Amino acid sequence: MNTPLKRFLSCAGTGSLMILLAACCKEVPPPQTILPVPSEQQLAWHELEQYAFVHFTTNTFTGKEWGYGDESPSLFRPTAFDAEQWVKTMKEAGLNAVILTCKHHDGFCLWPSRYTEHSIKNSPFMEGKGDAVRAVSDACRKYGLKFGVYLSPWDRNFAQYGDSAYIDYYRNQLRELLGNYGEIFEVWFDGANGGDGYYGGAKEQRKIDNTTYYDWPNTHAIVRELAPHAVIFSDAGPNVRWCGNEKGFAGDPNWCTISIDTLYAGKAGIEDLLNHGAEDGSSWTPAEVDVSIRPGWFYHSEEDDRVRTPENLFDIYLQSVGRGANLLLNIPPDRRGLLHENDVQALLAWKKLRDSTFAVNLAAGVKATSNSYRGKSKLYAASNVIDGNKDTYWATDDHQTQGAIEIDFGRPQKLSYVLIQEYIRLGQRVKSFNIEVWTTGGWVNVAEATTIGYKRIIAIDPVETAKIRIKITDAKACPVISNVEVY
Ligand code: FUL
Repeated sequence: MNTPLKRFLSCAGTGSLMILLAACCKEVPPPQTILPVPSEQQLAWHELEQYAFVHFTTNTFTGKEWGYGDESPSLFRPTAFDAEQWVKTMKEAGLNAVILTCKHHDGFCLWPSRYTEHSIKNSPFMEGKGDAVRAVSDACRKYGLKFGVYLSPWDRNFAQYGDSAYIDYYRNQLRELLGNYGEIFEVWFDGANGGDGYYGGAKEQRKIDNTTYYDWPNTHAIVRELAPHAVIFSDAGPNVRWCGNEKGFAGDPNWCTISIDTLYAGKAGIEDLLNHGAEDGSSWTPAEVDVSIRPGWFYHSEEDDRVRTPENLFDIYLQSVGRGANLLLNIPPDRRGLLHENDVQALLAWKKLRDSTFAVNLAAGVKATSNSYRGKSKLYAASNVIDGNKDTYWATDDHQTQGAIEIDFGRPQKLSYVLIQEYIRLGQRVKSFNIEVWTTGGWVNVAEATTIGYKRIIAIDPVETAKIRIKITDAKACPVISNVEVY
């Protein structure tokens, strides 16, 4: 590439590569964008792929999952609290961010909020001088992980929960979290509203209308103002949606698109819609898969021998990241304030399994061809899917919603996984595809699947073959594939 062009690209960013080359070479223009498309924040979020959830509060010390709200702050007394041990372990496990339950439904705050006495400042931990949100966010910065916050809308401690005074309180707390702990990558708004609680001593049932009570648009505005890089998660988005279950799987198909007005937090019967998204959805609101490494979200010593195995975590990875969703894996610290040895062991063995499975990309540097490509221009040739550049892609002509890429390894290779990525900056397109392997008797179909999106990983029965073919059999518009890897 000539030097002025190179200089331009290093300023403009590689994202402009295809448009620039198409323009200056008077070449075939790139495919039209299929709306909706991800924002820059969402693109950065997709690239995080897997990260940690941390549930930690007085529940850790009472054994509960949902504190009633009357737990004394004196219960919160971790004996060897070490946020760096958590974050260092997470980094070693290949997790790229942490979302901390700064306040769960019981209302106890892990930071010394100036708006309540129900917090870490009235606990024995560091004689009331501690701030767990600070410790975790600092550790994240030290180890290069992103940091996000969970602030439960349902608060079973606060006397005025149910009144407008609580909404002011909630927003003040949100301002504290978003304003004082550095960059926030995701704000997690939970949808649970169970009803009964302590509520400042009232000890009663309180029902709110969760479609109106929280006045979400005005709370979201605070996030936009104080954390412009953050994505907002809730059951109903707007930036990231719940995957509809806490079992560890996104749907197949899994569309990153959905129409937000078909959803609202807490609405029953939409789990399936959340799990699959909607092909014609009007908003880019991709799925996040939240699941715990143990049966509970909080630590309970009786679950020490029920930590998920590395193999089970690997399956969850394939069913979340491998289906174009992000994985939010909960790892709850114990009463010492440490990740338990069993959890650490499982996490590191899971990482080893991923590393060994995806160690050598058999498609790197081999030959990729296609039966057709856009305007017969090299800009859109199949070789782009194996060049290691996420900003180049294979695409077909506009009218063509089918097409095939052939990858020739040059010699027989044993393979078990095929990884495919769409160039989602131009929208999610592929509706169905299959994978074939070359045998002495010709092409044999070994897998059929639906959507691709940001990333799709297909496990096939291990097979020895010199060539594979990925056949896009249906798409919303001409397919645009940026990456293929084979393991
Ligand atoms: C749910 C909560 O009720 C659980 O306690 C947990 O925090 C989970 C991640 O979200 O809605």
